[in-house]
Amino acid sequence: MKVKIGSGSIEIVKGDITEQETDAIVNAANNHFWMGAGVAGAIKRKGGDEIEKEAVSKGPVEVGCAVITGAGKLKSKYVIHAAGMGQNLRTDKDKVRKATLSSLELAEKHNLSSISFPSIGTGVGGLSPYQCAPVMLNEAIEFLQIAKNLKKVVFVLFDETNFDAFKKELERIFTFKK
Ligand code: AR6
Repeated sequence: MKVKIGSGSIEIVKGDITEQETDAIVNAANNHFWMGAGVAGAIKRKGGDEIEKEAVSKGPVEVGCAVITGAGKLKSKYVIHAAGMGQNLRTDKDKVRKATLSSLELAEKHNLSSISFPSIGTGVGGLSPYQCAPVMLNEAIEFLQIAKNLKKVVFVLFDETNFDAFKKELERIFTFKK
């Protein structure tokens, strides 16, 4: 599913974020950037341990901030590590909102035109996909309206529940706006 926003677009796909060829993929990270399970584990396995080493060297940061590193052997050029939680590995809507915005800002600052996001906080963090989807989609929609470089935001959802939550929310937002 794809919707146009200004001169850019938001796309929702089901799949594995480590296979994405966008300029950057976002890692669902903690604020010290050690890479555990879920998206982080998959990025480390496929991209190489150097991604974690570089990310850890740029931390720790305040929860809600993001850092950018190389992408090792992955197809994307960069990994943006979005700190959606602290060391207690707990998150909430506000932390996810800030981490999403920080990632978008970092992509824009580095002149990137495309970025892929996972549903931050919905694995280890325990946030419901139905709470996560409106927060992340609204940040992306607002940001694309003012972005100069960033044109394409893809949400890569791993399972049916997350895909369904993002698809339903995007449909709801656009029905409401018409
Ligand atoms: N591609 C896309 N989505 C995925 C993939 C994948 N390859 N693998 C899992 N997901 P999580 P969090 C989904 O746990 O909750 C780690 O320890 C997954 O099903 O990756 O923000 C980090 O180091 C879920 O819906 O992120 C942090 O400490 C979503 O991605 C902490 O976990 C997010 O799950 C981050 O926890």
